Amino acid sequence: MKKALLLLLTLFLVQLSHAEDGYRLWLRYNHIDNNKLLLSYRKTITAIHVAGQSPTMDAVKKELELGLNGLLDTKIAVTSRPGGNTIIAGTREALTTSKLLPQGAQVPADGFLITTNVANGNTIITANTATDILYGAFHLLRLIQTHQSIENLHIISSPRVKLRLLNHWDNLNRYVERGYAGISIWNWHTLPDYIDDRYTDYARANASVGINGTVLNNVNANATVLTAPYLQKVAALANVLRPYGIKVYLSARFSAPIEIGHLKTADPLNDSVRQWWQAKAKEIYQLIPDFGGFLVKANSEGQPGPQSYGRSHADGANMMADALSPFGGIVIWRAFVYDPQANDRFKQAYAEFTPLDGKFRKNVLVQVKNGPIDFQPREPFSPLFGAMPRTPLMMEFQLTQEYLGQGTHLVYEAPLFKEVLNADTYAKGPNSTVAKVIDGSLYDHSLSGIAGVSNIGNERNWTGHLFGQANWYAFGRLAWDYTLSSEQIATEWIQQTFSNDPTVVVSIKQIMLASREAVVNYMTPLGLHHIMGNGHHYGPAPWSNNAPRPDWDPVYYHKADAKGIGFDRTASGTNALQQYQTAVQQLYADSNTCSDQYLLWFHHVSWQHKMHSGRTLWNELCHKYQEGVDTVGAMQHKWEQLKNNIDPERFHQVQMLLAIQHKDAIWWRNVCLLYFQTFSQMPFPANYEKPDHTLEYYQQQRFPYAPGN
Ligand code: BDP
Repeated sequence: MKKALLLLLTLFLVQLSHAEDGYRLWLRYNHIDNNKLLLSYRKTITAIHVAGQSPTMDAVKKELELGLNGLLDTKIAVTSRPGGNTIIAGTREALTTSKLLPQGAQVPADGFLITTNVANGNTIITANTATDILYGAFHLLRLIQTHQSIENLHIISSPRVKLRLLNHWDNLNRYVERGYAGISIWNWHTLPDYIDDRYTDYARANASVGINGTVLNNVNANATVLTAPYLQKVAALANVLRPYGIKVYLSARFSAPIEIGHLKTADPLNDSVRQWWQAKAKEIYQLIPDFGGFLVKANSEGQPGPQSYGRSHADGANMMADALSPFGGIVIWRAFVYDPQANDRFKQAYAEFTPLDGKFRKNVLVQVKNGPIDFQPREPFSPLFGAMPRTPLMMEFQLTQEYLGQGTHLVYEAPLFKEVLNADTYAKGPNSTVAKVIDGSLYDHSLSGIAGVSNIGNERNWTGHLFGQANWYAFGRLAWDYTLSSEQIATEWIQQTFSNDPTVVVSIKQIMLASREAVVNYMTPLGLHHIMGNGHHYGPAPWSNNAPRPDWDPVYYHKADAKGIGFDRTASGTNALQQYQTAVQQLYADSNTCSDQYLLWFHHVSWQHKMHSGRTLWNELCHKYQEGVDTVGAMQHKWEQLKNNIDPERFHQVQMLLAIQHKDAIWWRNVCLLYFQTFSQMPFPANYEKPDHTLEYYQQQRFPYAPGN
């Protein structure tokens, strides 16, 4: 009896230790379950040699040990005298001295080289800096995790964009603005004395995809973070992240000199204000010598800024840039601005920022959201890209799915990111893609950057929805190399996160790759945008017309009436289209040739308008909403079939969330079609599901505690 109990207990414990709760992200390092492959890896790798000692080289050693011991299911010795079949990691300098660098090895200026020394079977990971070696180590582990050959390697990999940053919208009280994965991972209260292991795992995860900076706090900033006690906390985090090549940045509140400096003004041209920021910069760099710099949201959505003193964004940014430049810091100034008086919110950022081109200091980047409005399921690229040749522009993507079903919907965002990066601005003729603006190559800028608004919280699996991890992963991978395809990135993420089983890989990939177009279709097809409920931004509320400002109202954006629907941004309307190069204008200017995806972004078209499919606009709208619902149904079905191939914990979680997503997709379809039908007055086409409630029923639904409210 006792024995039986003991056995049961052991079984239970084994079960527990294998519980897949998502914490390990894509760095699970489970042993290779293919025997032949396992044996071949064991033959190729018999030892690890790490040349030189530093916190970063120690991180390299730790990660290689952790990864290889796990993957190869055996203890791989760390050696100081590498023989053959050894993984050797060291800077070019160190390996040259110890004669371990193979003759003629081409080490890239940035990034890493992984090369096999065929003479003795050693695998060399080398670079100019320890951080780049760390990236190389993670790359090698990725190759093994995804069951690729590691024989005769010759890989040179360099990042295309210099600053690859997460932006946390985390408040000091740990509430995360637009966060759907619990509270902030930064425990400001227990910092600087308590260092959560999670901070290190966060650093590992970021380094594994090449992310090299993080803005710790919300753009709607609280000046308290710049006070001495908080800077101590920031310094403690910087110490944890530094070995992993991650610099910390802070969102700086423009009026901090008033709030914590007790000055009467924050005027950027005022001497006391300038001196205050200079002293603050000095104080920060004494604590954090490699501090990245400031991110600033100014004169936007009620935030203070230089315009409050009759000064320009450039005056404000330059004042801070001057304070940071002696220490090598930078200012990232956001272009997310819009004035309620403007006749089209679309045009505002361009109108305010293009006149300032060439007026910013060398250490200023202007950070632009991917689209002209605000992280919608689909937006055309922001017309600022390609319109400020003398200013390095940084991309801002949103990983947290504020408008994409938040922590509840499975939406793989890589296709969205790629669509924007691949878009052609035509700024210097054809093939002047947004990516080339961002990486600095189009206008020869040495500063370049890309940011992702973080979707990370303190939930056990980091992102709430397990598939949110894929967006974090994809962001990092694309920031490093935007030429990778969405499919490639999905494949490697699935292999590392779930398994290399082809059934699993193929099915999950289909789910992921279909998901972005699905969300566009069930929320905002054909170029509709910003028709969600005000405040929480979760569900549909196309009728909303009573927000504090008109440009927060759905009716402002869809403009449905008896004649038709859509926002006329052509010459007969607000002419926002004119902000693009002629070649781009030509793509969108004519409602008959404009692609369906952007039609209602640029045109107010009649309900009878003939679409490319031959359907009327109204029928096409019904068709697209239904298609969105059907795609989610198919995603659910595919997932169900994986029941026996995926651990029960993660299977069940995703299963439940997909069921909610399906319900929500139907909700969006019903609400939007019922509402727009009050204008079109046209019947639902045959063969489509009909809404099961009335419009009034939906309008009465209240969601007072939806996250984000
Ligand atoms: C909007 C969010 C708001 C952010 C703002 C921003 O709704 O919470 O503060 O963007 O980016 O999307 O500053």
